[in-house]
Amino acid sequence: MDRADQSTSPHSTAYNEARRVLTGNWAGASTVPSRSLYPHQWSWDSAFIAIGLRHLWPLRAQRELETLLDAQWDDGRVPHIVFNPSVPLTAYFPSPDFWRSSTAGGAAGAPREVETSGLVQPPVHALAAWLTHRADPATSARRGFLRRVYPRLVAWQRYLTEARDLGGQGLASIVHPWESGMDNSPCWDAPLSRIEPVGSETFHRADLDHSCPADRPTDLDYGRYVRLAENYRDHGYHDGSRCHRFAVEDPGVNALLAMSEHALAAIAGALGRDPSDHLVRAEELTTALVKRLWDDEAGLFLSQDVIAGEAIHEYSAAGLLPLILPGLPDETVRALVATARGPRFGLGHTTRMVPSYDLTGASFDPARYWRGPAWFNVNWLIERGLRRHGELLLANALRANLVSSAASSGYAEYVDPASGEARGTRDFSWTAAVTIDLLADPPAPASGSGIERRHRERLVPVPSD
Ligand code: 2M8
Repeated sequence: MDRADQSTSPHSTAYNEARRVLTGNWAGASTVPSRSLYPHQWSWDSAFIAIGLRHLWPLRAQRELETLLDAQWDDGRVPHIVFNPSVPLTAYFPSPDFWRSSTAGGAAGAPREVETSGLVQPPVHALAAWLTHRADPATSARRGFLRRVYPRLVAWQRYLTEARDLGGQGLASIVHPWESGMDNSPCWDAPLSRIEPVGSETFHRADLDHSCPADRPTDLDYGRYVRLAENYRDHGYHDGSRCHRFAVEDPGVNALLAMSEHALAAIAGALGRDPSDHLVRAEELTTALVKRLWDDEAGLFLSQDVIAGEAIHEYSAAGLLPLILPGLPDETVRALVATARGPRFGLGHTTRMVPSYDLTGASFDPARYWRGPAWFNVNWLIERGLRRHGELLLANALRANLVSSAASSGYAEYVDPASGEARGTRDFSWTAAVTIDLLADPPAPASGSGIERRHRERLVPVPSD
């Protein structure tokens, strides 16, 4: 049943328009991020999409995640793209014949029946699975949804915490900028500068057929992306501390990893299992994150370049994402909120939504891909983090701006953080999905300031926790 048709559902134009986007982008067993620019299934997109779909069609939300997890490799990795065989090879680059997962990924346990990429994306999936279950526990129980996805989600976490602990400090490394989900962030400029690009004449970028070159990464960036992906493929997608020429501990990825252990604890509990192992791992990851990536002077978590052995002093919204974690020290929460409100991110002052990158940074660009524009999934996470820590006034304002910018931009892929002007492609799935989620879960009333209330209540639950 379409829950939007129920009388208790919000009937705003925004809600119905967002539903139209998700309906139009459903491809039968999963949802494409965008019909034109991204015509396959993407990993973290599907997690956010399920979080929205659960309010409309809970069964479809379950299928979204199941389809993705069906393409999981035997080593536990959940691939960042699952290719639809009926889409022409020319529709997206790099296409399946570039990745050759079913052959090149054989030793790592890539599935034979479906073609995927060999990279991964941030782990939002356990949270998505838990929220999807909570939206319709009866259907979930009848279909054995949690029982089936739980072991897969655990294997996915273990891939990241074990095979990808390239720095040996209890954090996962990404081995390609695409794995951060924030592909073109200035955070990757220094580690990428060591990579020799392939020539731009060796590939054809399908993205430029659908979008404005000034909004997208340059050919030089693409040359380096291609070189890194080729190397990984040519080494059988094998992980090991010496295999990679790009290895970075990203605070966003690691915060989501820790958050996923909390979600797995909830799932384990619902399945009648002991959740304590997940809670211990969540705490260990949170401790490692603070110890290794927190920068007191910046008031932000910074990425760590594992190969160069140094912190990357670029200030990205990824550094705010640990706000989603319940176990952060109070002084860290306080500093993160101050940084979000300060000149670098301008929340509540100069920006409507948190920009992907430092407004004061030399590389800031309000239009170019992950170098300044505001993204809806990232802002959904930050809204959730602010709410968790009792910053309800700020969270409510961000929520309102997110919903209005999504609607006024035509569900854009990203927007100018100050004006909300649309950028990238339109009718973008996760923009619609997180809008639906925010509209479906009305905010708690706000009074007083956050940090005192957090002390009073210890942990402010977020909707559907
Ligand atoms: C963008 O990334 C893809 C590569 O994965 C691309 O640019 O072709 C990023 O915004 C990423 O975070 C997102 O998951 C993907 C699909 O929406 O597009």
